[in-house]
Amino acid sequence: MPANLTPPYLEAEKRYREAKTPTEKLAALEEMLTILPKHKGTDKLRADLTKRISKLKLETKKKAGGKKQTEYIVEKQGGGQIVLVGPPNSGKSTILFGLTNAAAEIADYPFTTRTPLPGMMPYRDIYIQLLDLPPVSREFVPPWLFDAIRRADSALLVVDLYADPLEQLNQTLEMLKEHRIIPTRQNVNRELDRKAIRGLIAANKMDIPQAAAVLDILRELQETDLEIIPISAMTGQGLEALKDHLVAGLGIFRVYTKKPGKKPELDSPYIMKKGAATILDLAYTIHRDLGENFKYARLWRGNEFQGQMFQRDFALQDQDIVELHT
Ligand SMILES: Nc1nc2c(ncn2[C@@H]2O[C@H](COP(=O)(O)OP(=O)(O)OP(=O)(O)O)[C@@H](O)[C@H]2O)c(=O)[nH]1
Ligand SMILES: [Mg+2]
Repeated sequence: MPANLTPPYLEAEKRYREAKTPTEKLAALEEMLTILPKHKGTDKLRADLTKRISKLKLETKKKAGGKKQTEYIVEKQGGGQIVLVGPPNSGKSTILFGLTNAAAEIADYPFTTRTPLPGMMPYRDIYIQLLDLPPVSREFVPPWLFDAIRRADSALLVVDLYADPLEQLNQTLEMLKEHRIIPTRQNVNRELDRKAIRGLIAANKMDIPQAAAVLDILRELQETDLEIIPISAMTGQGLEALKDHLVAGLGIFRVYTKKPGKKPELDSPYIMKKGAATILDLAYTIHRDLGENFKYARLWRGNEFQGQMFQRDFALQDQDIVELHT
């Protein structure tokens, strides 16, 4: 056994051994990988864990009747998955209802939402997936909740200006931290930093009296560097700005393709991620064969390029039009 395995690691390992369902096993393994100390002595174990995780993921996917174990895992769709995280009654479901087509259950009592509910948020010509979740609370959290948060691309932390938003924010961050999830303002390389998740704060219920004053206090006293966007999910105030910030946080952009001699397909962009945004990345995104047999591309970009030839390593930008040749 490699040296220096910490007590939390050993606990997670115990949970893995005792786990009854693949979902529980997967959760335990992912946690083990997250908290495994990083040094040469753990390299082999790290590789082993990574292998076991991908195998288990494959198995749970394959099982046709596996719905029960994976019903709390919502498959990502569109340009990214953003989870709604916050205390009971803060307005998470109302935000989902305001930004997407999903029919979320909204009520003035706590713990209304019990299962993950996805909705697609239209933004320009793409869709982003929002995922409404049960509340983060000291009273009760379902066992899969933090896993669902960890899986997402980014987290919207919702606080309620009608309650004590500073206390709410601190408690949410504290509970996330206990589960080794740290929302950060900057884009993060999650391969290198498995705890980090891109985060943004929505201060909800700006329509109530005194909300602006409470918002000022929150801004002054909160200790993160996360951005705070004031909104009212009820009246719609601030929701457009919230969308812009959410999408910017995903670090994605759009690329259009065209076939030789044809018009570009402007109604169905491919979504690319900054940092993995070369012409070859695009080819692989479309189809593996295209990636493997890629020869060159022609590219259109505003007034700058009108069909010039480019090689595989050329970095694409938002709204580029690309014609791939194999
Ligand atoms: N005044 C006001 N009330 C709001 C706003 N957003 C939500 N509410 C109300 O707050 C209550 C809780 O809203 P939900 O959307 O169910 O809250 P939630 O965070 O999903 O709650 P849980 O599912 O229990 O975690 C409801 O009565 C909403 O009508 C808002 O912007 N302004
Ligand atoms: Mg809810």
